[in-house]
Formats: sequence, structure tokens, C-alpha cells
Amino acid sequence: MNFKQFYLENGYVLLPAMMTSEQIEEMRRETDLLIERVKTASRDSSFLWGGKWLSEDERKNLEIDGVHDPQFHSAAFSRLLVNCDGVLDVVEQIIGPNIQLHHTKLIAKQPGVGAPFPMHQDKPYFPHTKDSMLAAYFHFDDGTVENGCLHVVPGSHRLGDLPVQPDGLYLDQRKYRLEDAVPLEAKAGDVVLFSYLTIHGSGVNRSENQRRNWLVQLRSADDVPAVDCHRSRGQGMMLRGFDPLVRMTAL
Ligand SMILES: O=C(O)CCC(=O)C(=O)O
Repeated sequence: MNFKQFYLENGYVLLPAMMTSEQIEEMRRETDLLIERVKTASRDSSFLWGGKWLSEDERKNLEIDGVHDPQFHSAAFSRLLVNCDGVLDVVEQIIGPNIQLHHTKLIAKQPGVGAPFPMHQDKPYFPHTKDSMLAAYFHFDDGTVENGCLHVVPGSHRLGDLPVQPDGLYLDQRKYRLEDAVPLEAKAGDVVLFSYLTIHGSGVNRSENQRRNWLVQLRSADDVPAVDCHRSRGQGMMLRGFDPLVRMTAL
């Protein structure tokens, strides 16, 4: 089965070895430096999700750092965005030739205390009319069950829009459990593509090392927001092809 077929059937696909060892080293270094700069500037770097899915006691022992759109903080991220042809070749097969950036998220799960993500779909955060949106999830470190790797529910992209909880845009955690999802163990340099409808989440980083990932959300350029609820710096940058809508603003 090829990557596109696997993605269409399962709502995700793992693309092995999409980065060179030099790129991996550079991105690890840049990630650490950026998070350090954000903390030194006393800016909030916590990516811990709100909501009752975690108790107050559980929250006290968890930590996770993140930076939105790091390509606006460090050129290494911009370079990777425009030098990931292997990834875009597969994305093109799935969503078509005109590939547009929506936003990106750098995530560093700290050793021992790196927080989990509740099971959720990404769509409620930035719904679009054609549902072309997918994440390219870059691994700067190996992802393992021990360090809280991404888990997905294969085929769940076909379930459509699922109800979210009253206190957050995540799913009923009793119905959709991390234990029932498939852990996507991966090597540093691998990229996982997954639809914004695919149910996913992750566990605590119980290892002795941090787990660093970069999540890049991409859409077909002719797919427009269904609701104007997520604006971000650089949204709409063309990564491949052209914008048929000749947009003059971010959306
Ligand atoms: O990095 C992870 O463990 C999951 C990230 C995620 O689910 C998200 O940002 O939507």
C-alpha cells in the first residue's frame, strides 16, 4: 500500500527518514535555545491543556513547553519549512498541488513530567469547509510509548465532527481512551501526517530525556475557514503551488 492509500484509509501515515542527521541536530539545538529565550523573556511557554480531564493534583506534577509559529523566532524553522520536499510530495498526493501553511507548534515534553494531551480532533480549533487540513508532525527525537509519543485512532477521520466537552475542545475521555489508541513509535527525522479529523492524544513523558516535536498544519489553498476562529502569524504562506483564491489577507 502506498502512503496516500494508507492515509486515506487510516487518517494518518508515517513517513520515515524525512530529515538529515544535520537537520535533526540543528532543530534540537534551535528548539532548546528558543524555549530558553522564551522563558528568559518571562513569556509563558506552558502548553498544558486546561479542562477537567486532569485533576488539580495531576496538574501540579506536569510540565510541557511549547512555542507557536517558531518560524517567526528562528530561521532554522523557516528553512525546514521550505526544505521538506519529501513531506510535501506526499501531502500533494493527498490534498492536491496548492499547499498552504496554516500554523505551526513546537512542543517539548520535559523528562519525567512531560504532560499528556487528551484525546481530541484538531478540527474544532480551526474548522474548514473542505476538511483538507492535515498535520505534518516532525520528530526531532525518537517517539516512544515511554516518552509519550503520539497515539491515533486509525480510521477515526471518517467519524466526522464529534461532540466536544463543555470545558474544552477535547473528546469524552471515557469513550475515547489513550489505551485503545495506536502508539506511533517513530525515529527522530520521521514525520507523521494526520488529518485534523483523526482522533489523537499522547501520554506522559516518563523517560529521562525530553521529547521534541514540531507540528505543522497544512491545508489545500482552496479550503477556507468555516469559522474565523484561528488567526496566526504567517497563515496562508504558500509552500507549494499557488493560491487560486488570490487572497489579500491572512484568511
Ligand atoms: O505532541 C503530542 O503529544 C500531541 C500534540 C497534539 O495532539 C496537538 O497539538 O494537537
